[in-house]
Amino acid sequence: MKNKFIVIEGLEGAGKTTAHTVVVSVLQEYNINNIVLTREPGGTPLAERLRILIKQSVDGEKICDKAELLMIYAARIQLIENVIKPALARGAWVIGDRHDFSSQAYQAGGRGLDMQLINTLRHIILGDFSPDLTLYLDITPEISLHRIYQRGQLDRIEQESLNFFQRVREHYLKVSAVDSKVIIIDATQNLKTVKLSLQKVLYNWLENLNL
Ligand code: T5A
Repeated sequence: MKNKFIVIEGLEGAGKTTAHTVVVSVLQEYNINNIVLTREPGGTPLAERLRILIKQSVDGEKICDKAELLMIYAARIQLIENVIKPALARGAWVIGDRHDFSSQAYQAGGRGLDMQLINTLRHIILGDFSPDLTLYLDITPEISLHRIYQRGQLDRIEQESLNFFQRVREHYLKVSAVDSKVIIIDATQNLKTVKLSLQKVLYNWLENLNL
């Protein structure tokens, strides 16, 4: 299959929305117009309901870390089975705003859940399904918090401490360093420079695919 699943990852406010636009426009330059955009958690009616529960909780009830993890995986498998796999099967390219790498970073790194638990869950639920390319937009937690504070009201996860986001970032960087399918983009630069970096990486990657 020539069509691919590309994922954009990073802390809150890293610029994933902008990156989506850049990926779409680069693909279009290659005459790739059959593109499906997804986001996680979310992307199906059930997964979108779970997204609200994950981001906001219910009546202030504390969500324990393992319940959060399971809701995220429930949303993810709904999205994979009902949207991503069918899209790939009919030849579409899929661009995901977050995927499993987020669970490794937030639930293992941030929450401190056992990586073995997450690996087991991933293996059982997702099998060997994984993105062809992940673009990790790296920013510091300080920049992330600055950008999300400017946006206004914070959701349940955005209210976590600076230390939490430091652990998330450290985990992103640790895994990125050993996974050849993850490319790190310095997203602390201005938007124009980040855009150019993304384009460069994508042109290079697409050329190597020999489409
Ligand atoms: N989660 C998710 C988990 O814990 N585990 C999981 O497995 C998964 C899948 C999802 C939440 O769920 C958690 C992580 C999250 O907390 P979300 O809303 O989908 O929540 O994700 P967010 O990361 O919160 O989305 P954001 O909209 O905050 O981030 P973006 O899309 O990266 O940010 P963007 O592009 O909207 O930019 C934010 C602002 O910053 C500016 C933009 O203009 C915008 O105003 N900006 C820049 N400014 C200057 N220079 C740059 N280079 C800039 N880039 C962006």
